[in-house]
Amino acid sequence: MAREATINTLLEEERIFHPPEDFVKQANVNSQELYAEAKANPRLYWGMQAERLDWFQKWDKVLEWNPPFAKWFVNGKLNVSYNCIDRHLCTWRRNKAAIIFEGEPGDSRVLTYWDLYREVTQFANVLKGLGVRTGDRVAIYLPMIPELAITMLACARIGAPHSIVFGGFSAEALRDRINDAGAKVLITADGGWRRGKVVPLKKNADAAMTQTPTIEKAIVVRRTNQEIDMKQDRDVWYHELMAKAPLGCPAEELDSEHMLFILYTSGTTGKPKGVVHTTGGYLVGISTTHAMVFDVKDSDVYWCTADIGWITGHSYVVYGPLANGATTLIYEGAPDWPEPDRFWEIIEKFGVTIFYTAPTAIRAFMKWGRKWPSGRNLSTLRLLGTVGEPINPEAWVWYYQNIGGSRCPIVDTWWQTETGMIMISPLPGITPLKPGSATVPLPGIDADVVDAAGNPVPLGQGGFLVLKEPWPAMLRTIYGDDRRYIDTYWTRFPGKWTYFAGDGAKRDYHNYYWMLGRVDDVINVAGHRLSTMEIESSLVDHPSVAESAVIGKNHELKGQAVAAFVTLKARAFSELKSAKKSFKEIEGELKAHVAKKIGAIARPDDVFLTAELPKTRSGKIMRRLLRDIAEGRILGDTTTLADPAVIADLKQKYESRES
Ligand code: 7RM
Repeated sequence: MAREATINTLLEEERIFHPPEDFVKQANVNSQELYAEAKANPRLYWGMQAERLDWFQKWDKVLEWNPPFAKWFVNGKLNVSYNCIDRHLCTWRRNKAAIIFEGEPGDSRVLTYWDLYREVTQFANVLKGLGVRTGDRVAIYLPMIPELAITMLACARIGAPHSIVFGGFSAEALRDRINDAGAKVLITADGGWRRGKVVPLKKNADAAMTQTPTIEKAIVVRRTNQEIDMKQDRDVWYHELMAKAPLGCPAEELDSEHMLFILYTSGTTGKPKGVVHTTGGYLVGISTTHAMVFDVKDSDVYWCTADIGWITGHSYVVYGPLANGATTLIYEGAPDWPEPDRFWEIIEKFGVTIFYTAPTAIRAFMKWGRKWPSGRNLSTLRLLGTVGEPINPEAWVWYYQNIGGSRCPIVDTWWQTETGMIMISPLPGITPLKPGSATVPLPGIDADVVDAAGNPVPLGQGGFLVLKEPWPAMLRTIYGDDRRYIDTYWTRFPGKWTYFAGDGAKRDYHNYYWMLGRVDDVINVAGHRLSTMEIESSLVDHPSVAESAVIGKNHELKGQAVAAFVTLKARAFSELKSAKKSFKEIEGELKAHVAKKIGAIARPDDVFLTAELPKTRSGKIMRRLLRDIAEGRILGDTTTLADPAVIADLKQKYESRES
């Protein structure tokens, strides 16, 4: 990979949206002073934020930093499950909805904080009864049902670190993660619902468990009711164990640095990395950011659409909202089942007030058309959020107008599995918004954009996004592999203990951050380093384009040439089909559009129209595979693909294209 100093940035976005006055008045954070306070003394600031939680024993020291190893709230003792449940029981929140659940078939359940207490303490007793002790790892492979939150909270209660494997992963992926963590128990379900069909979780789990020597027991939740195999002595039904489990189980007084969970994230190559998060710092980081960024109030119905199997679900579906005593909504299924307005129907049904989703989902909503949201009452919404990828300004404005009714601030939140918590984001009551920018680092966060030598680049220039100081919810290591932890995140800029996020970014003249995508995806055209994200954004700005993925493909003269893979909006697609417009015309229009928006240097050599783009299961575009296709290579690792058929089809069509 090239290691030039900076990334050339060429796209400009000028629009500014100020928070509405009535939002400002009621906002949890309504003064800029917090930034200065945190900057003056970050440790004091985080120590103050830690007071949000209930501690069995107070910490002696906010931070012990032996780079790159951090200990937060040293010698503090607490329990995450206690903070998410018990402490609310002695308040009026005892009977408040903690979890609102909507199943894909339309069944729904509401669990109050008391209900959650009952279920979680009973299940904690189940785990203990099966021999699970503090420190033992528990693997969880469940659909998005309340039992997922219940079982993770029960693990946290007894100090058994969980390793949640997203229900869309295969048997092999599950097997590798169980083995890496050495999990003793697996919690799964017969199946889960997805677009009206059963995802055969137990069947996958059975296949995985033929090669997982550490698993002693599998606990099976009944959800879809189809026929499954139950292996004698190993497999037990969740409901049978729960029927006999007593209510009430003490929350272990755990050290602040006790491992709360492992979450696997795919590296660039091969073996997934087991990102380790611990107890005190993590809960301080996510409860603080959840309260500030989402401006959560007791009257809110908060919905983060991420699967709990991703970090977004861990931090902002379960732990953050419950620690704050909020009402969090969990939906099991697909956004387009039975119709493309399912999300809007759910918002209407429960009166959702805060809605947090991914740019990939927003672009799908745009593609399906505004008629779907416009047919539903979305007037309860007061705040919107996005996460997962850079959001292009067109999608931002569409979201703002069509979902938020031009009334709701949008928080574009930049963070990672590794950061555990939101790092760069507006505070909705005080930060003026620019569509496409995650704006500025949160109070207490020290970020920068640097060149290859680790020196800050001037405003307006692109470079590498780094974090210069430790933060409470930071990963502590890669499970069982300190070396890999150091090499992956901390050695990029020798001589300085700077965390390298792997993302490109620029800051504009207001000091706002603009994410430019993963630096491995940067394109080098004749010595100009271009961000994939900017070219994609300019393409999506064209009225015919729904979504695009841009890559650099080898070129004899220029080093790399820009190649664009594009999906069209329904109308443009039908024009093409009815021969109103030819492929050549559209191709020409798109090339000219990029040249006009960014400059001739970014003009794509190739534009390839496709029905779908290859994405990871969490919705991020996999440009690496598109590079393999464009350069005629054998496809690299495809195990993290959401739908392997998409890439096989694309490869075949690309190779047989007439050009
Ligand atoms: C939360 C999550 C992390 C990577 C990260 C970025 C990209 C996430 C944004 C974003 C631009 C954003 N964790 N990313 N949020 N890029 N703007 N608001 O997604 O570990 O799965 O991914 O996602 O590249 O490094 S993750």
